[in-house]
Amino acid sequence: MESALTARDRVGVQDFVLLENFTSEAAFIENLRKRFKENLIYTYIGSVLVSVNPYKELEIYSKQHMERYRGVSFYEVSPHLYAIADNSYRSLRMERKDQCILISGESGAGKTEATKKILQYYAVTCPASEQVETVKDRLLQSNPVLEAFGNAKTLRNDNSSRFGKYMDVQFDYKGAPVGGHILNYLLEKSRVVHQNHGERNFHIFYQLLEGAEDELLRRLGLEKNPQQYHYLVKGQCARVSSISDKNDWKIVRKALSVINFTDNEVEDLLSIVASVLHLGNVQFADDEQGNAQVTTENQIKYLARLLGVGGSLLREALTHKTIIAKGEELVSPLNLEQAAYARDALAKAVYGRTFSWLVNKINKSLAYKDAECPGRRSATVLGLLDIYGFEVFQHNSFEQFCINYCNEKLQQLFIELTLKSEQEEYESEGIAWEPVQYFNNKIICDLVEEKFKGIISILDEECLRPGDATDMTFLEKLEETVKNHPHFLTHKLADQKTRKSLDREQFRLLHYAGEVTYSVTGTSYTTVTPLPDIGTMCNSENPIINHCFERSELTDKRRPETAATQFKNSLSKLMEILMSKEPSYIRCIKPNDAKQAARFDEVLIRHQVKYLGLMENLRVRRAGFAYRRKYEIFLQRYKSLCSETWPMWEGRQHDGVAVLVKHLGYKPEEYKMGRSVISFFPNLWLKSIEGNVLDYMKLKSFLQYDTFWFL
Ligand code: AOV
Ligand code: MG
Repeated sequence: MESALTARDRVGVQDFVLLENFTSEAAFIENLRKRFKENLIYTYIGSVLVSVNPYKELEIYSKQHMERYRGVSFYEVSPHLYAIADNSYRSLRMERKDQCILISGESGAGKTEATKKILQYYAVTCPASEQVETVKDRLLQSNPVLEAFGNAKTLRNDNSSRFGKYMDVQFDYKGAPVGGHILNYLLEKSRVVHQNHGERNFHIFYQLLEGAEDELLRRLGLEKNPQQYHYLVKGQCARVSSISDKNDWKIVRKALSVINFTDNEVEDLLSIVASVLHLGNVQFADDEQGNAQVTTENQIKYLARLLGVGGSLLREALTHKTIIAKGEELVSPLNLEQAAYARDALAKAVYGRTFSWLVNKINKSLAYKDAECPGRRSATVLGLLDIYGFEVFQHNSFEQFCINYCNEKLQQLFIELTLKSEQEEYESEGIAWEPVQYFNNKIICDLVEEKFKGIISILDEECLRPGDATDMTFLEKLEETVKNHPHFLTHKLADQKTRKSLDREQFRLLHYAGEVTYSVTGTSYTTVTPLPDIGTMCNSENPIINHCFERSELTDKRRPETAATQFKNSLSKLMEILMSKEPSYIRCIKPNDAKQAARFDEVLIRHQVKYLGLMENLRVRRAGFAYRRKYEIFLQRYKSLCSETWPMWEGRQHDGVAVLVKHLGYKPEEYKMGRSVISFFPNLWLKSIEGNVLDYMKLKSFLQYDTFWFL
């Protein structure tokens, strides 16, 4: 049998807290590398799970594996997503406190996979009944549908989430999943009309063309070949080796029926998907006056049928704009460029609104109906957050700005709840404490979202300013207002050396996770997209479109909110939701940029370890007295281990605890006594006391052979 020591040499430690040289980044990375080589992709930092994407299927997600983690104490089994999932579930049941699992990491690091695996874990291990089975099915099946419409191949990830998702799973008092609710965040709509080289549009387009039976395609007026569609050719990579569109189509079709779609609804939905492709093929030419005319009559014919609107109305809507001035409607023709812009805006609006409709529809099918007492909040909730990860491309636009800002907020939450609050607690307890320094990214969040002088507020001002606002005036305003900010740079502000890498229409943010240069042109920050012709759309006979475009918008005179502000507000609500729950963390790491198995790119990984703040996290944990108990609770629980405190300690609680720990053989440097709590480290030792209080000797040996789990 392999000895404990060699096992540890080979596979490293499964909690970084046990690293001898815990301040060394090299030791940290080495431990990750050892484990990654052995396909041990999960490692703890205390109760935080670090996960490295294996880029290959591992045999660790079977039903047997799930059973192994069910109801078992955190430290008795090897680190796993399931341990985190089970731990949250147990807290939810025992303390009846809402939970959330926050999964972060850059694009392609494995967040979405982790979310799905956690959901599967609950589906398999939670109590069931016939009704609950339906809910479980729907929870699981909502994923392929949302991924088809909201995920796409990017250069970073073949199945990249292009929207943010927060999903609540509701549990009843028996611990059975009885409902769910999804909040979605800013879909990257620009992808509908444009893709960078090597990227694709949303999966659903390719699935439909590849998988649908001929009869359906005929009804939708579509040809199988994606090359026929302008909206699908820009990235020049319709086929991806890791994706089977045909197979995925079958999965999506089945999933749609599980989440309660009737055949008619499926047809209406696919008509919209098809209509977006037809819209992309609408072409214009200018007449003698320079006004745009539609030249592709065939497309209009299909569009009129699929969207259920009159052909001439649609033609008019694509080539004219309507302004209401002084109560009167003024209709004026568009030139070529404006018409193309209006067409794309309509395609984006149709797709984006349909996506929101889809989320709503799924929510209806997941809604928890408490038959016994309607209206009463009897369920506890476990939230799963799976957002788009931090991303940097050659060309970064408004969407990347929002995505990366969202990641800043999430990092901020992590800092607030782990690094900051933990240290503040030691301080308030009066425990001697060497503060751990960390980079607090609040400064970047402020740069983006501060009132009056943050980037979003400057953007709003420019967007809503009547007159001559352009992308460049926005950039100038930015330069003026935030020029001295250490995390902001433009061509004008940069020194000679950096200037070379910055164009005039760019600004650069030094994000917590690295530098990103954003371009203000192209996708245009400042133009408030003119609403496509709502009048035409709200007369649509397609019930989904009809629902998505409401007549009331036409008469709503309120100042519109910009996309950036909407996003900021929805994020701030999300933070409130998360703060109100007890969080668990999964920190995902991407091992290489080639999406390849068994490749451990050290430079890339070190960078992530750094910006995720994992070393600081470890230091707080390690110096950290992650195990803390109030004196009376500690004494009550462990008094039986010492004859002096058993059966009753008569004196001060503090003194009783002192006697007890001394008797247990703890050295003074292994614990600290505060005003009202005792704290221990390494935290693992005591955690295991929780699991196995009577077998004290085993605990002692446990400390010496921390590798005993995998022996
Ligand atoms: P992301 O959600 O973090 O990126 P995904 O969860 O989509 O990343 O993972 C990217 C790809 O890595 C998946 O499609 C799988 O091929 C592979 N992968 C990830 N985790 C595992 C795992 N545990 N086992 C096997 N393969 C895995 V993004 O949504 O782009 O931010 O926006
Ligand atoms: Mg994802």
